[in-house]
Amino acid sequence: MNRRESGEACRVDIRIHILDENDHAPKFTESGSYVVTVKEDAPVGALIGKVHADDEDLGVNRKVRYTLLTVVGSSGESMIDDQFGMDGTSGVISLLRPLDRELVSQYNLSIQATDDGIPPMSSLAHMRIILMDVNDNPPVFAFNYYSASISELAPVSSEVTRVLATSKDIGINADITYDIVGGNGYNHFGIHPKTGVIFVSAPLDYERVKEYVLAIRARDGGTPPLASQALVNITLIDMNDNSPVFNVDSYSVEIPEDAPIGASVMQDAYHHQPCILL
Ligand SMILES: [Ca+2]
Ligand SMILES: [Ca+2]
Ligand SMILES: [Ca+2]
Ligand SMILES: [Ca+2]
Repeated sequence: MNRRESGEACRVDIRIHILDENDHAPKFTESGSYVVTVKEDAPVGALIGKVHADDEDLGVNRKVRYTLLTVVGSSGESMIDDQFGMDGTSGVISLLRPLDRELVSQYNLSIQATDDGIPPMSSLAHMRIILMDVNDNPPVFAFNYYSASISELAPVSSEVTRVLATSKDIGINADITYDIVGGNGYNHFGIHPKTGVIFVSAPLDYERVKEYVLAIRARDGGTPPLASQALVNITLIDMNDNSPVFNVDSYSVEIPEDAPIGASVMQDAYHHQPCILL
C-alpha cells in the first residue's frame, strides 16, 4: 500500500538562504575610459561628465560609491586639487573653478568606484576632459606703434613695412585679418589682409604730404570677432624730383662796365646761389 492510497500526505517547505559573497568588483561602463569635451567658458557648477559602474553582487555588495582620486592638467602635468568635484553617489563630475584653455587645454582624471562589501572591492577609471576653444583673446600687435620711412619715388606696390598681431586662441579664433581704418584719406597705402604687409598703392609726393599716421586694425575670425589697433607712422624721404624754378621770368641788373670777371652779380632766390659774371 503506498501513501497516496493510505490518504497520508507529507509536504515539506525548504527555504534556502544563499548569502551573497562580495566577489565582484564594480565594473565601469565605457571600459573605464571616458572622454568628454567642454567649452572653456563653461560656468562654475556646470555638469562636465558622468561615470557609472555596475556590480553583479547583491545588496550592500553592489552599492557603489565614486571617488575622484587625481586630476592632472596638461600643462606641466601638474596635479590640480579643486578644479572638479565628484558626486560620490551619482558619479556626476562638475566644475568648481573657471577653466581657461589657454592655460590648461586638457585634464586627466582618475576615478575609483568602491562597493560597500566587507571587504570592499574597487576598480579604476580614467576620464580625459578636452577643452574647446572660445574666442576670448583679442589679437595683440607685436608693437602698438610702428614707424617706417620710404622714398617719395617708391613705385606703387613697394613694401613700406609689415605689422604682426597674434591671438592666444586657436583655429579661426586666432585667424587674423588686417585692414587700414584711419589716416589713409588719399588711399596712398594698402595692407595685405593676411600678411600685414603695408605697401604703396598710389604715387607719393613729398611736396604734397610728408608724413602719414595710419591706424591698422587686426581682427580675428571668431564669432563675434575681437579686434585691436596699432599706429604706423610713415615718413616720406624727399628726393630731387623738381627742376629749378626761377621766381620771375627775367631779371635785369645793372653791372658796372669795369666789373671784374667772377664778380657776384645777384642771388638766385630759388637755389640761393650767386650768379657770377663770366
Ligand atoms: Ca561587489
Ligand atoms: Ca581662455
Ligand atoms: Ca580661447
Ligand atoms: Ca581670438
